[in-house]
This record gives sequence, structure tokens and C-alpha cells, in this order.
Amino acid sequence: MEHGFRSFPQRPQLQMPPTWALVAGLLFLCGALAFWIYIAVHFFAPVPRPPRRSEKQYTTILPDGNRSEAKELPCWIDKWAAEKEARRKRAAIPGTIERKEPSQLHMEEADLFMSVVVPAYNEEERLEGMLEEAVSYLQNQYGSAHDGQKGSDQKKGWEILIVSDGSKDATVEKALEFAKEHQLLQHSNPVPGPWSSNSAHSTHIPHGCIRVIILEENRGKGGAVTHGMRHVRGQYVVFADADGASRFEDLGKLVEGCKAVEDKLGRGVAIGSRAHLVGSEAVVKRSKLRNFLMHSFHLLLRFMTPPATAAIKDTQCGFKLFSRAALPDIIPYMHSEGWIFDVEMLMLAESANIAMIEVAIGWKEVMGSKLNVIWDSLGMAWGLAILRAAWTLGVYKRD
Ligand SMILES: Nc1nc2c(ncn2[C@@H]2O[C@H](COP(=O)(O)OP(=O)(O)OP(=O)(O)O)[C@@H](O)[C@H]2O)c(=O)[nH]1
Ligand SMILES: [Mg+2]
Repeated sequence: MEHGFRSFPQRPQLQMPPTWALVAGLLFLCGALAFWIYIAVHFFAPVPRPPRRSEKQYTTILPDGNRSEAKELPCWIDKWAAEKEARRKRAAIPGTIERKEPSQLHMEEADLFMSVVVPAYNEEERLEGMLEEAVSYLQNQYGSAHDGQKGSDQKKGWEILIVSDGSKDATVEKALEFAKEHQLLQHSNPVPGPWSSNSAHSTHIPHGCIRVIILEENRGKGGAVTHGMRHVRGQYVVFADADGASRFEDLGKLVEGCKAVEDKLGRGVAIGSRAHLVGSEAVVKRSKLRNFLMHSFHLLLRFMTPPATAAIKDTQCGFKLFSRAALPDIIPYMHSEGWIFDVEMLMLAESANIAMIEVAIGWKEVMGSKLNVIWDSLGMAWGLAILRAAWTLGVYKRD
């Protein structure tokens, strides 16, 4: 028997690659990952569909009480974009010195004081109550546009743009019926709506104040609001949910708040807020799951949005006011079609250094919400991640 050590054939020594090769490999992997993330964000980031021909028109009620033909909507954004393009072309001609001017200079002047944009998706049940509250406040506060003068500081008048977001029910008919029943020339005594608290005092409105825009296909709340805001004529523009959950009378507080923070260019945003109601009956009554998801979403927002937006306590309230001068810095750059669009609006305002103020408003729970708590919350978290990534990686940019 043989004693001693057996000699094994020697294994080849594993050689560590040099440090520079490791670093290069790591950099390559990071680059590849970043490239694929960029491609994925490009792929998933929503691109809003351009408005169709019929969506740039509106219907209203004529002085004789009949429904009008489809009429062309005024569109500040088309003129603004055309002028911007013309400037770009002029600047591209060698030897031309194009003075850079702020975007506000392209903005068409307001025709009236207040524009209200109401996104409405299958709202035949809830719309009337909201309109009743809105017109009574608007007519009381701002009266008729003819009382004011173009160019003067004291503008009068109001309009409501109801954007039916591909509704399949009688939303459009209900809106026009409401306009007809409240029209000044139609009835010497206004017809009271079922929602008026005092049935003898339903409001008379001047004709043409309520305009109905019909989106051929459903886009989502963000798409509907953005579309409406492209066609407003007001000095101030508020969007308000069709369910009438926000107390419309608090619009005055939003205007005051906005005026208080407006910059030299007149740009400002006032955000209706229900943050003071957390802990109140209205919020506590909501399901535990819904409140849990709401808190989780707020936490996510805090980490994923820039500081001024992250500081807003109630980003999702469907009652936000913009001064006209703020619109060109926000509306042309909107992408989100769904529920997350509020956050994009605020992020755009922040990136353009527009001051924002949160204003406490009254609010009530209204039956018939179409929000699917679980799916829409997941959709919002996903939408927020894509939105943040798209702006950070330059997939979305201001040009
Ligand atoms: N669900 C839904 N609403 C839309 C859509 N497009 C516009 N909207 C409008 O968005 C507004 C808000 O809808 P609600 O169902 O009240 O949802 P919410 O106010 O966010 O949620 P709640 O607090 O539960 O009422 C309403 O005016 C809807 O008509 C859409 O595609 N889906
Ligand atoms: Mg609602």
C-alpha cells in the first residue's frame, strides 16, 4: 500500500480581471439598464390623442330655446402654438435675432371673468345638481359678459364648458335641457330645478353661457379637463367635478387665494383642499380600504414629486383654479389622460415657477362615484411612476 500524498494535476488559477475592466463592465451594465428603462418609459408614457374635428365644436341653446348647430370653439392654444412655431421658424433663418419672450405674450385676451370646465362621464344623474349650484353662484357673482369691457381690469361674465367624455347616457341632453330651462329669454319665471333649495329662486341665465363639448371616445378625466381648458375664454379657469361634491360657493375663496399669490405675469394656481376634513365624519365614513389607499398614495406622492407639489396635502380635489396667464405653461405640456393628471398639472406649474396655494373648501360625499378604489389606485400609482420617470428622463419635455 502506498503511503504519502497523491499529487493531483494542478487546477488553473482563476485570474481576477483588472479593476478597470470591472468598472467598465459595471458601467456598461448600468448604461444598458438605463437604456432599457428609457425605452420602456417611452413605450408606456401616455401620448394624448389629438382632438378630432367634431371635438373642436360645441353646442348650446339659442335665444329662441332651440339647440344650436355645432359651432366652432375658440381655441387660444392653437393661436399660441402657431405663433410659437412662426417664431421658431424666424429664429432658424441665419442672421435673424429673435428676441425670446415669455410664453404669456402669445396668450389671447380673456373675454369674460370665469370659465368653469366640467368633465362629465355618464353624469345624467348628478350633473343637474352641480349645475344648479354653479349657475346660481356664477350669475350672482359675475353676471353677464356684456356688462364688462374687453381690455378692462374688471371683467364680467362666465361660461360653463361641459365636456362629455364619450358618455353613453343622456349627459348631453340633460345639460342642454338644463340650459334651456334656465335661459333668461325662455321663461319670464325661471323653472326651478329639483335641487334648488328654495324652489322659487332658481337662477335665470343669459343664453350661450353653457356650452357642451362632446368627445367622440372616452379619454378619462384628465383628457376631458385638458381638452376643455384649451377652449376657455375666462380670466380665471376652474375645473369642477360633475358630482357637485365641492361647495361651489367656495370658488370666491379660490379666486382670492389665487390673486394673493399671482406673480408679475399674473400666473397663479389655487387648489381646493379637503385636507382639513381628514378625521371628519365625511372622510371617516369612507371605507377603511379607501382611506388606507389614500394615505399610501400621499406617501408615494411625497417621495416621487418635486417639493412644492409634494407639499400639497390634497392633490386630487376636483376643484382647482388657474389664472389665464398660467395656462400656456401648463396645458400645452399635459400628457396624463386619467386620474393622475392633477399631479402633472401641479408639477408643470412648479417647474414653471408658478405659485400655488391650497385653499380649504367645503365638500360633501355624493353617491354614484365611478372610481374603482383598487384598480384606480393601482392605476394612479403606476401613472405617477411613469409620469415622474418620463419628466426626469426627458421623455416628456417643454420645447
Ligand atoms: N370615472 C370617470 N370619471 C370621469 C371620466 N371622465 C371624466 N370623468 C369625470 O370626473 C369627475 C370625478 O368623478 P367621480 O366619479 O366623482 O370621482 P372622484 O370625485 O375622483 O371620486 P369620489 O371622491 O369617489 O367622488 C366626474 O365629473 C366625472 O364625470 C372617466 O373616464 N371616468
Ligand atoms: Mg366625486
